[in-house]
Amino acid sequence: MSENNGTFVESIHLADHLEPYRKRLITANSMISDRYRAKESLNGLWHYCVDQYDTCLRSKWFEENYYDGDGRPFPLDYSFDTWETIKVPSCWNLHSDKLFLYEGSIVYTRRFIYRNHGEDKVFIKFGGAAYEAYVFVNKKYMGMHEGASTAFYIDVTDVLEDENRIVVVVNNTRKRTGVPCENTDWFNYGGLYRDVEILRLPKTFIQYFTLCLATEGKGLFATVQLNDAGAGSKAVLRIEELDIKADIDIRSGKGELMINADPVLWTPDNPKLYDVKVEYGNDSLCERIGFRSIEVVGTDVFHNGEKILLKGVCAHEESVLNGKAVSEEEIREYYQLAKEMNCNYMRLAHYPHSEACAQIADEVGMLLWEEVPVYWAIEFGNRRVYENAENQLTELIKRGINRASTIIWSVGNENPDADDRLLFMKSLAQHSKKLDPSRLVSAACLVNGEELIIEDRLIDYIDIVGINEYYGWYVPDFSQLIKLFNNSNPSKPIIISEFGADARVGFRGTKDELMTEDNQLYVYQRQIETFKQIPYIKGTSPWIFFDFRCPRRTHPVQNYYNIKGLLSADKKYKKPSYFAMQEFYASWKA
Ligand code: GCB
Repeated sequence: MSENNGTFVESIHLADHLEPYRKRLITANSMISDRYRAKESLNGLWHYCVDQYDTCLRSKWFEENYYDGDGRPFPLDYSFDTWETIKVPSCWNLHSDKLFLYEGSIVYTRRFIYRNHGEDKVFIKFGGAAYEAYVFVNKKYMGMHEGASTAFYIDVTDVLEDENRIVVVVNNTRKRTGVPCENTDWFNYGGLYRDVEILRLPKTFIQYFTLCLATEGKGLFATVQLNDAGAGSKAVLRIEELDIKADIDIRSGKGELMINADPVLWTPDNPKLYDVKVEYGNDSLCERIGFRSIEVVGTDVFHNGEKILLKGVCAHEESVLNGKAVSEEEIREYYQLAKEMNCNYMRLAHYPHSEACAQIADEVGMLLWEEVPVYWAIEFGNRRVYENAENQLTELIKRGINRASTIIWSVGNENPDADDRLLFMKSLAQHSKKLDPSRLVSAACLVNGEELIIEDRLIDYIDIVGINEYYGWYVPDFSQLIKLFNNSNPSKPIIISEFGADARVGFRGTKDELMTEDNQLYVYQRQIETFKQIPYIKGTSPWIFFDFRCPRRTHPVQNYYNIKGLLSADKKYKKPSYFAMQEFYASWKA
């Protein structure tokens, strides 16, 4: 028993029973480049139970101690294989009415058979577990992951047998010290809501591979990192369509190479992707990669050397049917609706959306802003909170490093300018640049509403400035908006990362009646009219593409939805403001 976390008696009396588990945090170091690797699914029906008092972790159910030393049965409070079942992946909130608003732990378990096919290493990949996951395989504690929205990998090579049991405790409790913290403006989904999969790999494998346009000079820049020091001296990179076969020298498990190449560049109108292959020893990795550049000069944004306007819209990761566990079809559907609105860009708010989003955006041609849930007033002064946020950012960047569609990493949303926040977010911005100098860093900042000026000390550390402003809605006096813009003289491009107003589907009235489509349209018209006058605005992403569930929105007209969508929650109905944006984007020129 002590192999895991102390004794049973110790554990039921531990004031903080989670602390011992935290000693084995699964971080971004576990990540593996795996997009086109063969995987076996562990999706399907898992047994589950609501474990409101966290008894599985306190009393170590995962140890499956059914008998004492003399073979007498222990009394048990659980029964893994006779519990009800739930679909993985899915959000538990939509599984049954009783789980809709549940916050706490749910224990998931299933058995699976494993046969070795000659591989040396085996990993289990969890696509996403909201918010925390504690994983046990064959009675052994494998580690815990925090962060609802990024994948993590567990090396199970040494614990797998022919017949296996996996237990995962998933906990979606909102916490003051979480990232995000306990207060957000979206629904608190929980569960194993993305794929769970097995990966079989050779002893030495390519753990991480990056390829992009060189930031300086011409050509491509590749990096390879193995999981260990490696025995061979070269990896081989092939891009047949460009006649490239290049050797990458590997030293101490790492290598990098500049490659002469003149690829067709990726754009939203021509999202050209190349098939890329990297080989090392017995391992090989495939990718589909597009090449493009993105930079800022003064208040302009240049994409492949040409000025670009980011004609966007914000989106949450949600569908009425699946909650956060959106399907590929649903993602394709909302990209299609955004393209019809003349968008070339989308802000994926406020946390990492599924990896599939950037993969599909690469294919269909949609520029992306991706974000970590450093949202509102998290505990900026707390070291652990910072580490959690930085790890989520690292996981986001590492998984998306080869996606042409993603041009902006956002380090947060609407965090009031204070000293500890500045230190926190500045460090995140610097971390992002260090990991990925090829993309822009941003954040959705607040404006100084008293002095009416764009002002935030974080601006010095980011490349492009997101501004959330709700003139015409939270600030009813519209005349302040033009004053704010006229008073400001930013040295960097400004994106209006949010603006908008509530509108209940089908509610009509006068332009002054709140929550009607007519009032929302009026707000959009006035906002658009103002943006057109301001040359330093280089992008807009109205809040928000479709209505989404939100426990804070209790007015009967809202009915627990944030109704600022341009579309209804089921995306079937277009509000008049959708067409106003469509027209604006058709006529807005760089
Ligand atoms: C904001 C937040 C967003 C909210 C939105 C609103 O400023 O960034 O998460 O949902 O306002 O509707 O109030």
